[in-house]
Amino acid sequence: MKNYLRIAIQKSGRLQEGSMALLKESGLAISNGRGQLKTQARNFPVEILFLRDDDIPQYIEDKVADVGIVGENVFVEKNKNNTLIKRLDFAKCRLSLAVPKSDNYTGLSSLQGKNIATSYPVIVKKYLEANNVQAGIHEISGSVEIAPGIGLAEAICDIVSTGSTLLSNGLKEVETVMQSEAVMIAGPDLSDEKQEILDQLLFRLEAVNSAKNNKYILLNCPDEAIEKITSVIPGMKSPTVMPLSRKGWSSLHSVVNENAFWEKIDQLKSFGAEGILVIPIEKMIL
Ligand code: PRT
Ligand code: ZN
Repeated sequence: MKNYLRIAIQKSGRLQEGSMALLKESGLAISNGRGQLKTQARNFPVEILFLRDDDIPQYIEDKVADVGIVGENVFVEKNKNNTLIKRLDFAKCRLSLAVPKSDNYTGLSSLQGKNIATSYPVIVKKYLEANNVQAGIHEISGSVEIAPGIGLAEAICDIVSTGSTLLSNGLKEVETVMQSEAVMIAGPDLSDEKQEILDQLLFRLEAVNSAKNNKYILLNCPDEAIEKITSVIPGMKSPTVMPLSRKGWSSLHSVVNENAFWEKIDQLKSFGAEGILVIPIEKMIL
């Protein structure tokens, strides 16, 4: 029987779309799986299992799935026999402590002897211990933000993205317990054959994510500016330089990191760059 790598992803929810998109951009021909339990890629030896995100670490430990995509918060909270093998750069959020806006919060010691409502008791317990705070932990599975309002707890620890949920519930964020993003996790002892498929997939994920973080940049510049401009946008090895038909001018092509782009643009202009074009890259193999 042919060996498949079994990848568990969220059935529905905040990670579903991003997980599917990443696998599809990696060249896997998979159908969307609405209502399906699993599906096979038509052109790559993987099988996708659609599960609740909280169950994925356990299924991996039990070898029902080989690898999975979950929030780092879930990976740490479940604390199963899983290894984080790749950060995936989407579903970024943080796990934070929050208290009622009117509270006079002066630091973690303000939580001493209080009750904290959370869906992440393991992470919160570790955090409180590390900071020498004794507080009660009240585990609830959803709508954590309403706990202070109904008198269930004096503080909460929950996922925050924009902060608008806290705001609309009269709460303020006071400590960041951990940063999180979607991650790929794996179980122990993959067979050589599965490891080989996983390595191929990781190579493709890397190419997709590098491409997202970088842009192809083209510009015109006077020949005497080539050296200075190259030092600002060195690209992967070095830029491509081609002469323009206008004497003394060249077209320079390079790759620039998305985050650094706006910082560099003024410098490029001051060196004489003109007609700057910035183009998305689909895949990038370093
Ligand atoms: O049904 P299933 O169990 O599979 O899904 P779920 O309901 O447990 O999880 P889901 O889909 O809500 O979230 C999956 C993962 O997405 C989480 O484990 C996080 O890693 C990540 N993620 C990213 C978020 C958020 N952003 C987020 N904003 N998870 C939850 N939220 C919630 C948060 O709980 C709070 O209620 O959004 C609210 C806060 O958002 P802001 O923008 O108002 O701050
Ligand atoms: Zn869940």
